[in-house]
Amino acid sequence: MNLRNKVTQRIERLDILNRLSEDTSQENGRDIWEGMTQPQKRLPSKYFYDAHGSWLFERICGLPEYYLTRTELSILEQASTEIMAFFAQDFGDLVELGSGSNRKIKILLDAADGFGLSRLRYVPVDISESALLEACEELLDLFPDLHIFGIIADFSRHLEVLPRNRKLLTFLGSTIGNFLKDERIMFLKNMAGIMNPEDRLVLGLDMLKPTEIIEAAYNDNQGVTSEFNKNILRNLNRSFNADFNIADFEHLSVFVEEKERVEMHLRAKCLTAARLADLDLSVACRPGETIRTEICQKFSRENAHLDFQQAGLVATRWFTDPEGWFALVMLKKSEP
Ligand code: AVJ
Repeated sequence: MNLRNKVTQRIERLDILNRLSEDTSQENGRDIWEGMTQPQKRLPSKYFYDAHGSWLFERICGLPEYYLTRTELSILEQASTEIMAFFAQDFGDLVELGSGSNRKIKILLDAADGFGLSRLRYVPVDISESALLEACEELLDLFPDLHIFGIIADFSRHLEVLPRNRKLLTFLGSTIGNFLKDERIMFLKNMAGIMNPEDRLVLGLDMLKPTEIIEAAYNDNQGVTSEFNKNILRNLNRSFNADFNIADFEHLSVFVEEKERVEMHLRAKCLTAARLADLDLSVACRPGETIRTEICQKFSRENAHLDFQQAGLVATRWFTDPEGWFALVMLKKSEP
């Protein structure tokens, strides 16, 4: 095939929908306004993921302390054939929420290569346009039969853009742990709401384990997590015309036993103030005051089952590593 044909052929296999660009400027940043006017200031974690933040997160995934990614990858290697058997029976969409880089999906697509990738369409959904487009380009090259429908969206608000076809949904990396309990149940309910009876959802969950192991994963020696944490302010400075003085903040990550979650904060080292011009918002932090930038819930099977039950979902299969540090759980809609 000559180069021109190859390029055309690639373009024909890619469709992109940018739902974020349809956001009104009023909707955009409303959640920042809400979070930063609470007694405990907080920022939605999605604001980590500008192009630089997505890059920093990829570096985190390769850190020796960050066991999550490599453990999940090892489970995926084991489980991929069984998971992708979903497409052996019938055509469908493989939807990946928060797709980021291609490491995980490549394992699944390789497993499906056996019966032909023409039996599925890959639908990655990500908030970072640059990360999504780059990932799509790579997959089109690697898998010459693959069709992709890429969606740039905030999956906590834009689920209505997802196709209604027969589908296998994946939400990996324990990203669901970033939601507060109510948000998590609501998100799972919304998932159940867009699922057909035969559809399946594969969730990645980071499981409870000794505190030292968990805390080390969020306090790496090279300081990459600290950079990632601070990058949220850099992103706000650029995206909302703000003037946070990043040097005034330090990285803080702790496992909160009672809540079974890691909390990541930025702690003010001195009195510091910022103006977010686009949101018409001024904030000040006292010395020692923190902005909570992320929560990372850790799960037990029992607690996860309670969430699923409330959301109208039921587990059909659990996959885990020998130590039970991480789990993939396959869910279907529970019968009414
Ligand atoms: C992508 C949300 C799963 O919670 O472990 C990594 C993000 N934060 N280091 C996580 C993250 C700090 C990560 N998730």
